[in-house]
Amino acid sequence: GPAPESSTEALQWLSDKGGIAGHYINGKWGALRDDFASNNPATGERLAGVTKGTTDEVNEAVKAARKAQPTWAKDGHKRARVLYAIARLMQKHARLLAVVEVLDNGKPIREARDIDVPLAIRHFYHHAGFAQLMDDELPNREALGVCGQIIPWNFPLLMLAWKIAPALAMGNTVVLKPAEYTSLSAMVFADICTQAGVPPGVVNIVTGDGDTGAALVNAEVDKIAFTGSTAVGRIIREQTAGTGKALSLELGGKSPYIVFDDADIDSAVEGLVDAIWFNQGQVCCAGSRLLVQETIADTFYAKLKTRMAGLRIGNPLDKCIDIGAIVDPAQLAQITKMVSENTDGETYQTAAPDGCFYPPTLITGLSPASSLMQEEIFGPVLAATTFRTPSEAVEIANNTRYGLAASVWSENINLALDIAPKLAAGIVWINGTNMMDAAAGFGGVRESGFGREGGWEGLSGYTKPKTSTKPVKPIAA
Ligand code: TXE
Repeated sequence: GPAPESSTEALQWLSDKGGIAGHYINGKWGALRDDFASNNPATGERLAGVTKGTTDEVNEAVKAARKAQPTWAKDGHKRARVLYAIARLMQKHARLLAVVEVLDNGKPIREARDIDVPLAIRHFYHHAGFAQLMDDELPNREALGVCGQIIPWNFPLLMLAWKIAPALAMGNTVVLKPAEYTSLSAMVFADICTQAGVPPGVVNIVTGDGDTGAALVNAEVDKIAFTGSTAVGRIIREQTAGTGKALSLELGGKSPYIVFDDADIDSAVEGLVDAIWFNQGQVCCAGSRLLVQETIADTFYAKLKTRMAGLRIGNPLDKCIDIGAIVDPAQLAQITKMVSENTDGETYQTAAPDGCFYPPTLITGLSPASSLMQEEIFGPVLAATTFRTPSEAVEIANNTRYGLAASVWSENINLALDIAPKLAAGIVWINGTNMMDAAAGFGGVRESGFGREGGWEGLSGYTKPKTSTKPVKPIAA
């Protein structure tokens, strides 16, 4: 196959930065300290030191954002120009962004190159188009002000785009905290902001861990937008409860992937590769629970195992690789523990190289109540069970505390359209999976959170309605 993507340019970029990721505040690089390391999970090698943001540093960023916000909110045409400039510069630096993402996160280069980076760019183009709307079409809505944004490590650049693009378009300024494992693509993005002419204070990035995140939640912000674990989402909801801060939470999931006996089986098998093995299963909307109709279960599992055996796992910079590294040894240990403690069902696993890799795994015959059917594993592990009737499929699908996404596979569109509204999920894909677009709202119900990102709902989540009245007077002659 083709040679692995070269990491020379990305490593040179890192060393030009002094090998430290740190704060970008008020349009300038702020504190740069080697407080903890960011490693390449595929090799274990250290990539950079990362600055752990203090409460003072978070407050300094919020202050810069506060100062910049009124001017930024004034001119929608200028916001559109700046957002387009960001998108174009991201295209120009697409290769650097993709390789940095692979080094830092461990995801396959094919995914970073074809999915993460293009979707992030698309998000900026889409929202650039909406930036003028506030001036021209939305006279009764206004920006929230300063938004604190906390993102996870599974899609570092894409989650940054989901957070920053709509907030900026609607006239807000932001302070964003990347996840501790994956701060580096946000550093490339900060460089791009400077090049794009983003006014100082409009985009601020503060690196750090959960303590830095907690400081941001407590800072003088008008909204917290969080994507991450349900446990941390709960803490943030409690922390903001006594305040006037707006909140959106995009949390975990255990999304069902329902295959009926009349489904196009080959397509449904291929869809599963995307649903549970995309990004090593570290996807909030991963189709991690397979519900297959009993009559086709044996055929389906056989085809699935054949396909699993063909998945190539290894060096994420190799363009032929389907499955890369798990983001961090701590996450690998968590996946390993959850699977090894399970005593239910039958496990089929392919091989994985040594290091921070976990093999594609299928566990069939699980009872719907078993922990692997209930808990988010956030790894390449598919938990499977069978059902007899459509109503039993709905019952099993909804038997979870989560409600992010669901996939329904059937060639009978009447059946699919009957099932979709009965599923407790923010998104239902029919004969597909992981279909996302900047123009479509994404988010969950139940313990998967609330608020939507993308689409009109995403934009409105960064505005507040304002009713103004004035006495009607006749126009002077
Ligand atoms: O997430 P955390 P972790 C799930 C997944 C995974 C598990 C743990 O099951 O195995 O969570 O991952 C910041 N106040 N998901 O521990 O801790 C943190 O620094 C404010 C699903 O990495 O939720 C990071 O920036 N912020 C998920 C972000 O929160 C805090 C994606 C997410 O980290 C904080 C990631 C605090 N008290 C994990 N504590 C999805 N839905 O996609 C931490 N943070």
